Amino acid sequence: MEQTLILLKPDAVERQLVGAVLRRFENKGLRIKAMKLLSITPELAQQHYAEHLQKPFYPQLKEYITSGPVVAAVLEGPEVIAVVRRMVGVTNGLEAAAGTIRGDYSLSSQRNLVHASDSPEAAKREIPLFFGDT
Ligand code: FUP
Repeated sequence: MEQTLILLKPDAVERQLVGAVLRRFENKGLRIKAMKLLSITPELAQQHYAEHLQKPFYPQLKEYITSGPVVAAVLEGPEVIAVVRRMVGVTNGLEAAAGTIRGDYSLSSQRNLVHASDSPEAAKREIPLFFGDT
């Protein structure tokens, strides 16, 4: 069974939307295999967002993702990576379709509530960053 990493980012925790977002994934039938609340250090931000380090928006992205606690979770289910990406919606909340998490709860391309692995390779790389090798 496939697994993916999700992060409920600082805005989701701050806005007390953790339950609302997790409920969507549970209602869909996906299983929570691991979950914890943590603060992302600058070092972990750099590892997690390695592909964005050189982007102009990285300094702001780092400020935001390290600005408060996040909930990290491993979700499991059939084709969970693609299923969760569809449920999350496109990056910019202004453009995300209604019915998606970002479409329903975000107006921003940065404060967009949820991270979800975008490929099997990404999931394989990201899950150990947050949950070791278990
Ligand atoms: P996504 O896969 O939809 O989470 O988006 P990306 O991996 O492309 O971007 C990761 C994060 O970088 C986004 F969630 C928010 C941030 N970002 C910006 O702040 N500005 C941008 O123009 C693009 C991304």
